[in-house]
Amino acid sequence: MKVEFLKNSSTILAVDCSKNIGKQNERTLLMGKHASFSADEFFEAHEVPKNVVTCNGGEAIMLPRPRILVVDDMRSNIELLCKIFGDTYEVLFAMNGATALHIATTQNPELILLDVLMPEMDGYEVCRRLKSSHLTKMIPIIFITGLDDEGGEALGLELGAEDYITKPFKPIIIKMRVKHQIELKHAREQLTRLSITDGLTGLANRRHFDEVLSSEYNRHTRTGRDLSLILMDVDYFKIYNDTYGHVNGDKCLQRLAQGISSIVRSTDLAARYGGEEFACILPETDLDGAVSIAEKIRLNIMGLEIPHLTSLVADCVTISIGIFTARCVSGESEFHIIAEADKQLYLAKTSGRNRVSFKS
Ligand code: GH3
Ligand code: MG
Ligand code: MG
Repeated sequence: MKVEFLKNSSTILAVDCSKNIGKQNERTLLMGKHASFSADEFFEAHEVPKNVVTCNGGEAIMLPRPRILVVDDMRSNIELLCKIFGDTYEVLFAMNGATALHIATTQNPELILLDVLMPEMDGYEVCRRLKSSHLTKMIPIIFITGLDDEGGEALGLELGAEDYITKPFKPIIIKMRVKHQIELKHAREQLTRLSITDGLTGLANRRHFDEVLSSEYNRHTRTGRDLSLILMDVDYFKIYNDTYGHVNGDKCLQRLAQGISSIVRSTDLAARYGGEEFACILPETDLDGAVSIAEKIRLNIMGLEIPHLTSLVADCVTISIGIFTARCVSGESEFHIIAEADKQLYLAKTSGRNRVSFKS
């Protein structure tokens, strides 16, 4: 029996698992056919701790309902849209532009339905501000307006809105348009995730590493704080492949990636730098901090005890680590940090492997 919890949900949907439901269909079945309870009602009725839920020998899955934000200065319009969308979405609403901007920034809605004519800040201005902030620019916006005005529609789309619907609208049509825009948003997010992720290890890929290092370097030249870079290379990995085979080599890299990412902080970036080389960008971290994290990673990797009987340095897989900590100055570039960390990695290799070498 599998119990899955999804965060941010106010609703629990119970499903009878006597039938074997494919993972893909679970969500649809749950949404379509089964009774829903409020989370608290459900937990109370079943007297179960909130972190373990079973029901009737089946499973319970907490589903987050997607949130949408309705922005309109007329209460009756908000009520109408709540009626149309309330069964599928968690509907947040704002009656003026300032509140809309606040909710969009803090509540992360999947989509915004935006009125055009509002006092103080009109819908166009709200749209302009949402699309110019990196926190909100990816949220699709659909204008809803009573104005059947070609110029207004063109302006709305030019400002980056995804769609423009004029009243009176048919509920079924507006529902489909909202659904499509949310699906498109999810597809874009998935694409972004794929484009920055290394397929084998799930860490950031080299492209993302390069972008983050460059932007962190620029940020650190402004703040004057320390920026540290850790470069890691698996010891005697060619012989590992020769001994255990390439497939096991891949599995080993996956485990090492986990061993690295479980140590770094959420503000750091762990990446696959190249074949059997990994890197961590540690913003606002001095040399002592970086050495301490690197040493933890090295020990954690040894603690995985992945057998490597043909290694010349230990009987398990080990890594060598080079660290460079920079006071970033404008006029130099991030390549300098990479070159210096690479020199330290070379020193760690030539002075015996399975060790950390560093410089600031
Ligand atoms: P050193 O201790 O000096 O780093 O020795 P090494 O054998 O680790 O270094 P070398 O650069 O000679 O070999 C790296 C090996 O890593 C060779 C290559 O086949 C392997 N490798 C690179 N990428 C992958 C990968 O994605 N999967 C697997 N299984 N092996 C890989
Ligand atoms: Mg290498
Ligand atoms: Mg190596």
